[in-house]
Amino acid sequence: MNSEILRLIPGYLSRAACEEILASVREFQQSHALPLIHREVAGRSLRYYVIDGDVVHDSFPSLVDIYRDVEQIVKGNFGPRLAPLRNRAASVNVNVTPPGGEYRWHYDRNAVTAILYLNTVSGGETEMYPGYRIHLGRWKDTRLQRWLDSLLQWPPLLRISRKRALVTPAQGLLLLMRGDRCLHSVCPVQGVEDRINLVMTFDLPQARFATEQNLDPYLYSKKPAPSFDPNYRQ
Ligand SMILES: O=C(O)CCC(=O)C(=O)O
Ligand SMILES: [Fe+2]
Repeated sequence: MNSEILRLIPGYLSRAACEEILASVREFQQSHALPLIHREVAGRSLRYYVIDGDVVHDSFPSLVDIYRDVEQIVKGNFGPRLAPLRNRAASVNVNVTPPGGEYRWHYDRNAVTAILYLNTVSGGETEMYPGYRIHLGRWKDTRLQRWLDSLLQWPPLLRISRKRALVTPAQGLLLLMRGDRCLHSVCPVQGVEDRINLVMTFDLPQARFATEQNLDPYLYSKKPAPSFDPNYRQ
């Protein structure tokens, strides 16, 4: 993998193509009530609806085509060995964040994440600190990593950091980032419209994720949250 951290590609998808996907998502919602995932977290909570990757693969073939196309861009920018996550549920998601909804601060489990914004809304910025993490490599699943991450999320440290970046959702914009290196979250969505985007994940084929057993139900179901942060091993 090379040293690229963050890349923005405005107008990656045309307005017409975005509108077509938005219509298909809304149609899907008419016949399938998506669960509201609401996890109260200090600072910024998780509050969104999600279509997980199993459903995307079964019901949204055009999104799987986009995932394949974005894979080529990811390979070109971040490293040729990167591939879609083998965990199908986590590989590609549609996030539907209603007005007042938001997404907690976190690092992604995987190396590279692509976010395609399907509509322009007010609020709902992806707030991020690119390259902020002190990443322990093969010790990423240890308590020391969890301790370092929580230390760096101390608000006074974030306030003095010069790395803060705010990406405003704009229809067709593609954001590519090292999701495991960029601390990120989604600001509260304003206005009356849902913020809808496609989240696509990539890593090396041999990558294994010790957290997925607890993280997947936390992100994709209404099952009770564990007593510990599911982004880390217990
Ligand atoms: O919707 C966004 O801007 C970010 C979503 C995200 O961080 C995630 O799904 O892991
Ligand atoms: Fe993320």
